[in-house]
Amino acid sequence: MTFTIESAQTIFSSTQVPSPIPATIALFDQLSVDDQLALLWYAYTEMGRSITPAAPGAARLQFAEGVLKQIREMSNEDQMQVMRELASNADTPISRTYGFFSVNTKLAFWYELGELMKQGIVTPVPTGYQMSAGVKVVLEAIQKIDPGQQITVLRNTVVDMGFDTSLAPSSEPRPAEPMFARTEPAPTKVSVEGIAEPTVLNYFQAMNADDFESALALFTPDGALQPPFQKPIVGREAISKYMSAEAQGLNIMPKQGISDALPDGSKQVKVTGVVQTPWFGVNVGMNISWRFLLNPQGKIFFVAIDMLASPAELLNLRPV
Ligand code: 45D
Repeated sequence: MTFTIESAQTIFSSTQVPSPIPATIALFDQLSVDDQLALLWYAYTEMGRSITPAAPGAARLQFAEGVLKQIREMSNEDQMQVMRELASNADTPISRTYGFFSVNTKLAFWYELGELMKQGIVTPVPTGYQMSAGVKVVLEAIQKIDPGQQITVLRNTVVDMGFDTSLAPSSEPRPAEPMFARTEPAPTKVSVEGIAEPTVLNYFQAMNADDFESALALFTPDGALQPPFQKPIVGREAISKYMSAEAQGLNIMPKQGISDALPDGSKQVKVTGVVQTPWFGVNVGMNISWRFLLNPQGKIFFVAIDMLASPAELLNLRPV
């Protein structure tokens, strides 16, 4: 049996349980732009009572500084207008600049705006804004999900803002992504109950050391990595770019797994465990599964990373 990326996507298909994350984002998408901005403000300040993101360092903020300075100097009404343009993917100079930011720069930009809002320099909601019934519904939906899911909803809304740069890609090279400083080294010796495949264990160890070169060497040249809620990223070069932009500083704590040999000598391996993002450190654990398809030579042809719908899914190690 020869696998394609499409057929590989279906391994351990019982993992694909309906997730509250896309459901919550679908509710959010139905809100008006002003309601969306207000919702994010309420959700963020509410969440801030128990968890707050780590302040992005100066290196990460440098790409956003120009735009932040412009916004700081605007009237409250103009500040609202810029935020509306971002939230509605408008084609304006600031919304374009934002669109070309990396994911982590987008998050850093909003972190900083949030600080300016707390200081009263930027206005969080339009003057006289009245919370609509729709906002209450989405807020309640967000309150029901766990912190790992909440930060994913926030992240996805931030990533989706700004001009859609796929409509007019830039030829300019992207600035190098600053590193996330690790306060403590991640566990580099991992053991996963039920898993002996060196490829899989080496993958986790390399990722925990931000050693993407070693991680990439474990993939076949045409191999693919599918991040949560995204299409597969295919080929070593594309995976490498993705990892240096988005996989830095993660703490990966796989716990248990199942390995299943297939008739052609390939193997499907599913591992579940907890991942921490450098944005929230040890304060937020995300329940994650990895579904690997290893070729007969033990190389990774495909790996899907999924956010689990509930902690109970950590124990779902059925071979189908
Ligand atoms: O609009 O094995 C205000 C891969 C105002 C790699 C605001 C991985 C209004 C391979 C409130 C200020 C990477 C796939 C906005 C593994 C407004 C691999 C601000 C997985 C927007 C394991 C909002 C990694 C703010 C994973 C400041 C799963 C929001 C990583 C800030 C997941 C939100 C990381 C932040 C996640 C969210 C990070 C900082 C989910 C960060 C989320």
